[in-house]
Amino acid sequence: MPLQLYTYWRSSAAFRVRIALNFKGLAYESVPKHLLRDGGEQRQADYLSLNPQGLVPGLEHDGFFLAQSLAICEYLEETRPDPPLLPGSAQDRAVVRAMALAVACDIHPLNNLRVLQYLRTEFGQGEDAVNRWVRHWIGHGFEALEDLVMRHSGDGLHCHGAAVTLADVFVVPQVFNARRFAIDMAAFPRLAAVTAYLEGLPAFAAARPDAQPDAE
Ligand SMILES: N[C@@H](CCC(=O)N[C@@H](CS)C(=O)NCC(=O)O)C(=O)O
Repeated sequence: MPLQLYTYWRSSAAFRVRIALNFKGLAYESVPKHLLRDGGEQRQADYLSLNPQGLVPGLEHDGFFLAQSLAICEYLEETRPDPPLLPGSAQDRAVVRAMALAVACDIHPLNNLRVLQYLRTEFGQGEDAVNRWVRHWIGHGFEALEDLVMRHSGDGLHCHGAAVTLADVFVVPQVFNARRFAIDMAAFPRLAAVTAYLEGLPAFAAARPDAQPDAE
């Protein structure tokens, strides 16, 4: 299936989808949208006509466009079930989704570009305050995730069980973001260990921001 991914190298939400595509062995074409250039290419009319939210990632499949990284990953899971990113039982799937959603709904949105820009422009906050904000909300979310990994990892190498799941697909890009904001991962040893292992897997390594064609 011809797939086009609207992406930005440093976008952690796009990073999630790149991992899922790679993991499932799906070839795709990258369509970079520079989030800062010219006020943000994601906010320009041509892209808004596809995604009125003005966010990456977006995935186009045979003329069908879809947004939201979790919806995209679930679409890939349903259309290309092997190898799976969700476990076999309903309870395990719910746990994995809850871990992915802890990142997608509760950690990442508070630290997204437009939110940080709003803190600077509308609330007059400088870089120190903005960085404190980011570190606070990532740290708060990671404390819970660290506990969840302790409860649900089967081998200390995956967030849940002993195989790659959507929880891993969402956690690794969030740890990348945390490092960008100089969060000390020593405070979260289980998350650090899981990430160190997963980053070595080909699907994750090829999805890394610095491996993308639009990387700066
Ligand atoms: N919930 C969305 C979040 C998408 C999102 O926030 N993407 C960021 C990049 S990581 C973005 O496009 N930001 C542009 C902006 O804030 O203007 C998803 O999971 O796809």
